[in-house]
Amino acid sequence: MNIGLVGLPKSGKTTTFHLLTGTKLDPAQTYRREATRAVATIIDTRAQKIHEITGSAKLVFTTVEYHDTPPVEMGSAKADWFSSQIAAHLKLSDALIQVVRAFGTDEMEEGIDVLRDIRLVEDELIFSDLVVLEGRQKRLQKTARLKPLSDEDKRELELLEQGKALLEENKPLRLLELPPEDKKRLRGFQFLSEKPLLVLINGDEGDMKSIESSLPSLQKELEGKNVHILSLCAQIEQEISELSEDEQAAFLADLGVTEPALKRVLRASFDLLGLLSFFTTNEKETHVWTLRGGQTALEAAAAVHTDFAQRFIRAEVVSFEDFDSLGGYPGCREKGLLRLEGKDYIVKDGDVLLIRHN
Ligand SMILES: Nc1nc2c(ncn2[C@@H]2O[C@H](COP(=O)(O)OP(=O)(O)O)[C@@H](O)[C@H]2O)c(=O)[nH]1
Ligand SMILES: [Mg+2]
Repeated sequence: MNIGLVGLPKSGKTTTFHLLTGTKLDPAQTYRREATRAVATIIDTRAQKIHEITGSAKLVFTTVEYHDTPPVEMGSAKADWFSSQIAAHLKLSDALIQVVRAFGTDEMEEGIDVLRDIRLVEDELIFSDLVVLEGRQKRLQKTARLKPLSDEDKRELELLEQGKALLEENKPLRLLELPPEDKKRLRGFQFLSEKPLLVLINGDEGDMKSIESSLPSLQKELEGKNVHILSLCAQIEQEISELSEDEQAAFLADLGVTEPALKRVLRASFDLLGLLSFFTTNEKETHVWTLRGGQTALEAAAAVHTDFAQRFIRAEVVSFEDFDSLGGYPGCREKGLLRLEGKDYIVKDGDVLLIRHN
């Protein structure tokens, strides 16, 4: 999974990036033009339990790669914060996180206006998509003047028209309700306003209560599926994350944070993308794998090893809860809780899978 951070200058993207990836500020990075990338491991406590129960030698978690958008160059106008270079790196993301500034005082020239800033960023994403979309539309129209379009091209042109109408109303492509085969037709364009979006309202400790109470109305403003809003104190949480574990717990409790931003952001990202985790475990290794909701046992097998999918016989499935409470495979077998499932079985979050192949 690949997530790009986007937002206005000084909204707290880099601070959030360090918080999410556990990396530290490298002064040299400030001057880099390309996106900074870092991989964060998703600690899954269920996998830790399975690993203990099985006594496997190794524990492998899944990871998320975050990209931080580079800062605007010295001397460029504030309005120029978005560039084709930034669009190009955001295109590679499966989802976007938009960081919005809710800290600072009215002394800052433009004051705090969360909704305004969300719209400013969205406008850039929409404009970038419009350029890509119109480019393709023109090419198809040119072809149409020379020879009849194939049915496939005709359908694409219709879809581009629909998308364009939406973008011209200043609305994101996320709002297009399309059947899967049409979604597939547009996938190659990697439209930015179509990507699942997590909005992080970044504020100071003292303002959290009022920020939180504003979230429901903000969520309403950002109509449509695949948008989710959370609030966080990036700066303080980032500072706390550098302390020892005991100190961290105490400081977070002081802040009234029941769950660190890191975990909340990850869960929201998983939900947005409709992802789930399943586990495999043996004496060598306990491994966490990621699938999209609705994927099958055969796709799970392919995630583990392409060979497993080709030579798939069946999967033996037990839920994490049963695996945990019965102390592993022997207990589950004894109680008859190990279900035999075929290749079409829809994998559920928390399934422990044993893939049988020949
Ligand atoms: N008071 C306060 N300052 C913050 C917060 N988050 C970031 N900052 C500060 O705001 C400035 C810009 O943050 P940075 O993460 O570099 O923003 P970016 O330009 O979006 O990458 C830095 O001086 C941060 O220390 C916050 O939650 N509260
Ligand atoms: Mg930055």
